[in-house]
Formats: sequence, structure tokens, C-alpha cells
Amino acid sequence: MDLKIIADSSADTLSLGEFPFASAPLKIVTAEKEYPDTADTDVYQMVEELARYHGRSSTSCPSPDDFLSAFGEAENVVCVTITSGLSGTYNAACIAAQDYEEQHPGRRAFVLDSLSTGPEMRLSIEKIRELAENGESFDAICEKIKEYSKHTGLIFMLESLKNLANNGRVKPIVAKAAGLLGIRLVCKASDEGTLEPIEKCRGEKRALACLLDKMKSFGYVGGKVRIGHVFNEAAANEFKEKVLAEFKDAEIEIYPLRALCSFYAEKGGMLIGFEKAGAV
Ligand code: X90
Repeated sequence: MDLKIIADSSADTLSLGEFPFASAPLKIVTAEKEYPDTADTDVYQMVEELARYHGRSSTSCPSPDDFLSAFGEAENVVCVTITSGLSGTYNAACIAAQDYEEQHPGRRAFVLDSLSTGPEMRLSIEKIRELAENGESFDAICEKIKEYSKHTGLIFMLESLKNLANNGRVKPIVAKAAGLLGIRLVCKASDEGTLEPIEKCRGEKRALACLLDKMKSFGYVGGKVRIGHVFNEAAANEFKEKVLAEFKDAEIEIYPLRALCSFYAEKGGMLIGFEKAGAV
């Protein structure tokens, strides 16, 4: 089957090797500059420039047309988006999917609302690829990915929620809790696809221990873990070792977050996508 996987750029995935894939970029916008979340954007430079910039910064989601150009000429499209609870991306992708099927009778496009972002989207993308490579039909892939995504989770650690609060993605009171020196806020993606704070931790060591406790209490029993970080590889490695100490067969990958997730998770932030018991 001719299948193309599409994800918006909050999935931090630029290519899937040989597999047909395209990323639909969100962008970060200031009064002075735009940073499209593409392979060409130097994320380190962006984070440094934004730290020195004191004006307003915001983000915007891809348009339906951006999604249509990402879909290209594929017969079958499966598209994964950032949570509809925090972004208009899912809505734009759905409009594109409907246009796509109307403009090209016979073609199919399915959009999955991840109710999450970053590494949890990465898990879904990998699963869609695996299902396609196993020869599953389009309809079976759509059903199975909906089911799989109910058995994955996202937890994360943030040092600052300034950009989330400034852009109305969390209540200011939640952002304040993390604003103190040395405090890390441990949170999860809620079932509704919004940010749910779990615990305030003093220092990174405590935060990492808390993250592992939470991951287990949310159903991790071994399996895949994907860790995306904002210039905090040390914490990502330490977390990986902690997981491996308890689950020696855990399958873990670490990578830097791209522009959109780095903008919101901010320097030092780390997002963890994981499989729960029953994920198939
Ligand atoms: O449409 C837009 O402009 C994009 C808005 C995105 C807002 C949230 C991005 C979050 C990035 C930081 C924390 C993860 C929260 C996940 C909760 C489901 C990563």
C-alpha cells in the first residue's frame, strides 16, 4: 500500500529514513523574526535569541494548505497532530484531510489527535510505520493506532512555564509554581490533552525520581521510552539509566527537541513518551 505519514513539527521528527514522511511546520513568531520549525532552524540559536528578547513571542499552527502540501500525492495519508486541547493544528489537519478526499476521489486521509505532543507523537509515528511495514490495510492501521495511542503516555519536567503562560496554554498560577530557583515542575498530558501539573520538586535529582515513580504509576511495565530534551542531555541520560536499572529490557531513545517543543518546554526541559501495559 502507498502510505505517507505526516506529523506536525511538534513531533520533533524530520524524516523517517526511507519511509514516505513529511513534517508540517508550526512556527515561533516575535515582532522581529519568525522561526519556522524546520530542519533549517538552529534551535540553540533560537533559544539563545529568545532568552535575550524581551518582546512578545507566540506560535502559530500550520494551515490546511500547509497540510495539503505535506500530504503531496500519496494515495493514503495518516497524520498525527499535537493535542487539540492546546493548538489549532488538529483542526487545520482535519480540514485538509476532508479537502484531500474530496479533491481526489479514492484517496484516504486520517488524522489522529495525539492529545499530547513530542515523544508521545513519536511513538505513534513509529507504530504507524511498523503497521504499514507489516502489510496492514489502511483501515486496520487507523483502528490500531487509535487503540495504541490509548496505551501511551507523556510526562515531563519543566524549569520554566513562562512561554506556556504568556501564550495562555497554562494558568499563570501554575507557571508561578515553577518560577522559583531550583524548582522543577513535573507534569503529565491529561486525558483531555492539556497540561496537568503533578508535583513541584526541589532539584533535578528529585524530579527524575518523581518522573520514574509517575511513569510506573501510569502503567509503564517495560517497553518503549522516548526522551526529548532542551539542551539537557545529562538529565535525559540519567533518567535512561534509572529506567534501565529497573527495566533492563526497556527500549529507550534520547534526542533533542526541535523548535516548537523547545520554545514551550524551555531550556532544561525534558519530555518523556512511554508505552503502558497492554500497548500492542
Ligand atoms: O498552535 C500553536 O501555536 C501551538 C501551541 C502549542 C502549545 C503547547 C506546546 C507544548 C510543548 C511543553 C509541554 C507539554 C505539554 C503537553 C500537554 C498535552 C511542550
